[in-house]
Amino acid sequence: MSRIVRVGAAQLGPIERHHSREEVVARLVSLLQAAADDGCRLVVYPELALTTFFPRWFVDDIATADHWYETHMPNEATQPLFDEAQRLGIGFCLGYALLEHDPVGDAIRRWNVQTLVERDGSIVGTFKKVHIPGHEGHEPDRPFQHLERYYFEPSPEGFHVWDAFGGRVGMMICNDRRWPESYREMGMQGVEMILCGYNTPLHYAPDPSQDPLQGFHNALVMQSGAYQNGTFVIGVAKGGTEEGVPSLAESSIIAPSGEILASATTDGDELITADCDLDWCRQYKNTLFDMDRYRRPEVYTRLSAPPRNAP
Ligand code: CDT
Repeated sequence: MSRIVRVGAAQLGPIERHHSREEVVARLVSLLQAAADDGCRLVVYPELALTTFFPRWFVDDIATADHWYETHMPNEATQPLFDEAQRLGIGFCLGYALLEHDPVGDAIRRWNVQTLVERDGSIVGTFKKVHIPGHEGHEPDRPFQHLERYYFEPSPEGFHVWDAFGGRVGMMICNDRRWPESYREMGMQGVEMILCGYNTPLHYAPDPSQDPLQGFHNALVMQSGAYQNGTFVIGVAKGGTEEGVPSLAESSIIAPSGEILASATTDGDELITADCDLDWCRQYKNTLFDMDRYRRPEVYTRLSAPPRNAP
């Protein structure tokens, strides 16, 4: 039986602070409908797809930022997206900020997450971002903040995969895509399609020499992660200049060969699509990257040990 999943990467342009959830969800629904017209079975949205990238601002009292988080999914604002997706028979992957009340000790937990929804509207799973980049405290000398480490906890769960859409699906969020361990953890579980939303500012304050390389690094990590693990990777940006901060667009759909099957040509709302034949993964997983035959875990013992840095 064929395992071809037509996938849409639904890139978003900027979301400004004053845009309501309802306005944003209307944009998501319009991309979903375009994907349905194009025959897609799955649509992937960016990281923090319901709001502006709020970690660029510092607030003294973090509770005053709680309005950027969702407390449950679906909720009143996102229900129209869930309803329309179910009506059209399309699944989707949505990135957003999640605020949870931990029953133990009454603590509040803040996460950067993606939720995957099947074509029948059932929730497959919610992934919490593992690698949280940026800084913990206000750094007033920066042109803008990157306070993800203030606003989000790192996932204690790591990289799970789910049987969905006729294959094995994993998720990662933005900075996770730069780490080989993200792909490998999922590769070790036989992943066939990795869904990744991102918000990548073009300016990197700690080392601006990396600024002109943002697009190159984005393609480099996702193409090599796909190839080395015999998996599709769907990378979806929130691009364009949001609240004065220019961000990388360049969403792409990457095959297990490492080749780019589709890529965005604008930095605004744009749908790109490709047929992802999940059986293509076997060509790589069963040959060059046959893990049972060629992998050498007995000499990889340092991989999960603390690093010994160069002098
Ligand atoms: N959102 C996110 O993870 N962005 C990071 C930029 C980090 S720069 C402090 C990324 O890896 O694209």
